[in-house]
Formats: sequence, structure tokens, C-alpha cells
Amino acid sequence: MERRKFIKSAGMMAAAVYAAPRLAGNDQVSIKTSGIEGPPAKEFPPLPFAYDALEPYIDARTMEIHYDKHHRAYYTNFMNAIKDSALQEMPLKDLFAAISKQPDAVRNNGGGYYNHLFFWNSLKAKSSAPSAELSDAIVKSFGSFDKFKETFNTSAKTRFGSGWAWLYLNEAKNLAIGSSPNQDNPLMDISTIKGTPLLTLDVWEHAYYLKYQNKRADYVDAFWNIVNWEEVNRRYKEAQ
Ligand code: MN3
Repeated sequence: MERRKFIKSAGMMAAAVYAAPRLAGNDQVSIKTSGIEGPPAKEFPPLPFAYDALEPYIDARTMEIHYDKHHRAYYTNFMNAIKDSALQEMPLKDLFAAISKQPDAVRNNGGGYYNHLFFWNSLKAKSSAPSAELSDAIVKSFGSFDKFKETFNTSAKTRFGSGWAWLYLNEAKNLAIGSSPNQDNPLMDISTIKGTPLLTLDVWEHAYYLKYQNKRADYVDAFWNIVNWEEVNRRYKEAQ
């Protein structure tokens, strides 16, 4: 191969290796995470954005460890826990609705797998705004958008230990805010908050400690700069 051609193709190969499975810049793929209608993915799903896409609010190093170590471990452990069982083909919605019948390994790792998928798709580099319908519902349920944020922030900041804050549509089809411990979520029958998740924030220390250390409140405040409202609007419409 002539030298110039070689350099070009070697460069392209390096670029291809580097690009997969990551994405460039602010490109974001939409992953149908409300894929609770279906069984768990056969392969570990890609992160819908580049590791550094959410800088400075979530730093690239945290994002890489969170996705490639923590989330991947939940996925792998979940797959091992349901290996050779009918749960492999069971829609996540049905699995979570009867999670009390499952061992802790399925509850914790299944929750960890799904919650992170849902979380990644709740985030976006360039945040937009809630739709008119969702805005109206927010004002109706919480009084104002600021009150809504305050309620969500309090829920996220005061969750003791590890867990998640959620905006969800409760069983009466009203917007509600609450938090869950560990890897539980509002779809689970054992959860004290029940309904359809619309937006979530991971408040485990691994989600923010490298950048924010003990200042969880700063991480929670920064979150509002990277909410993927298009996705939340879509979920709200679908959940109606
Ligand atoms: Mn996490």
C-alpha cells in the first residue's frame, strides 16, 4: 500500500475504533427506554451521548465510570441472575410489577439496569422546556414551576443514603414526586411510590462524588441544565 493511502486508512480505522460505541459531540440517539413493554436488551445498550456531552454539569470521567463500570455491572449481573429463566423474555413492566416474588439479585440488578437506561435518556446537553400540556399539569399539581423544582430538589437532596428522585404519573394519573432507595423504582410492586416514571435523578454518590464530593445539593441544582424535556414530554404524553 502506498504511504499516503496507508496513513489515510489507518487514520480512518483509528477514528472508527475511537467512535464506537461512543458518539461525537452533542449527537444524541434516542433509545426507547420506556421499552418496559419489552424484555431486557440482549446486549448492553449504548450511552445515548458522548462521555463529555454533559460537561460541565456532569464531567466526562464520572460519566465514563458511571456508564461503563456501574451500569454495565448492573446489566451483567442482571443477565446472570435471569440466565436460563423465563424472565429473559418477560417484559420489564411485568417483572417489576411482581418484583416482590424475585430474589434481591433480580430486584437490585434489574432496577440498576433499567433505572440507568431511563436516567441517561432523561439527560441532554442542551436542555429545552416542558410542553404546554406538561407545564399546565406541573402548575396544577405543584402551584408553579419553581415550586415543582423545589419539591423535586428536596426529594433528591433528602433521600438518605443511595437512591433516586422521581417525577412520575401516579395511579390516579396525577403528577407526583418522590424518591426510592437503592435501585427501586415506581414500577415495582414493593415501592412506596407507584406509577409511571417521567423523569429521574440518580443520587447515589457514584453519580456525583468525583466532581461534587459531599455537595449533593450542587449536583442536584446543576441537573436542571441538562434535563431532556423532549423525552419527558414524550413520556408524559405516552403515559396519559
Ligand atoms: Mn448510578
